[in-house]
Amino acid sequence: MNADDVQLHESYEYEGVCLPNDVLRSTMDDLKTFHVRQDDVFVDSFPKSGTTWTLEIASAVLHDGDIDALNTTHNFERGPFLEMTVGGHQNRDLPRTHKMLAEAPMSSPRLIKSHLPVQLLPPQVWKKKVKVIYVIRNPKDVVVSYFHHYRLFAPRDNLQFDDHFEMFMEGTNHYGKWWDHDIKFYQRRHLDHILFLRFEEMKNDLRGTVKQISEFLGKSFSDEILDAITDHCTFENMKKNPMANPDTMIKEFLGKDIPDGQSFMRKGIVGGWKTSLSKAQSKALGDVCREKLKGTGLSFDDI
Ligand code: PPS
Repeated sequence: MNADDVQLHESYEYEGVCLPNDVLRSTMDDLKTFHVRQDDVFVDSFPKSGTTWTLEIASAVLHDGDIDALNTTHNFERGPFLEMTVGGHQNRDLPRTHKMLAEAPMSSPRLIKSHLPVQLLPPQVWKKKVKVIYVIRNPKDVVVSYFHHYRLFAPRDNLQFDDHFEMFMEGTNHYGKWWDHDIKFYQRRHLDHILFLRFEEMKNDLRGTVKQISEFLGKSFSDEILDAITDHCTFENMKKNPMANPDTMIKEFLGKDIPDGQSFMRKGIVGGWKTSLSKAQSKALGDVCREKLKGTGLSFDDI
């Protein structure tokens, strides 16, 4: 990669974690005193692990399965992205999400998206023990999805998969080392206010996941409502729903159409990495994964 090519990948280190420039240092400082409401619900993950999907399910649950009500507002607004600066680091004067959350009269319970690791979430999340739904995904699928994410958000960027893969292996991509992120939450999975999910299990049993999230959020739904939420949150239905598909907002962000054949809702499958990683990359990532996760109890299939 040459220097000009990486502009949209610029990052900095905040307390040992590599963050994108769109997450401002001043925002991170502010989050240390961010007021968390007792009934806030956070959806958190390492990027590309199924955040948007989990958020859509949680949002549908908090709307008691009222899909029409859900579809009046985009997913990005129903679950604001806590640490992200709307408009990016080139527009520092635009409102920041955490300030809008603090100042705008958003009704409770608020649903909040974040990619921050355990130690960088607002301390009140842990002090008040507010609900956090955390989702993990096989890192081999994450690395591939992450590459396409960069291509979508930074279409002029000449990022090559091999360079991206190396950054992922070193943990120098945005939000840092995926293994640290996942392990720290995995260690907290037994806490009552944490729901720990896996993308692969969501894919295998979406209705079961909807039920699990409903129960975690204190809801007991009829079969009919569970079915309606499940149907709303399938990959195909989210993809064709402009209020659930992030493409709607990405087009606004880019100020133009997304090139044909590209979409945030890309494949949504388990094991797609098999057609993207070389044999050597698959082995190298598997080796690193086993080494980093050794003794933690956390493991992934095909690793
Ligand atoms: S982000 O940008 O970090 O918030 O991305 P995130 O939402 O965590 O992950 C994006 C991937 O999740 C897939 N996705 C889904 N898969 C299955 N079913 C549903 N409903 C669904 N919604 C989103 C999305 O397609 C991205 O994965 P890939 O592998 O790139 O397709």
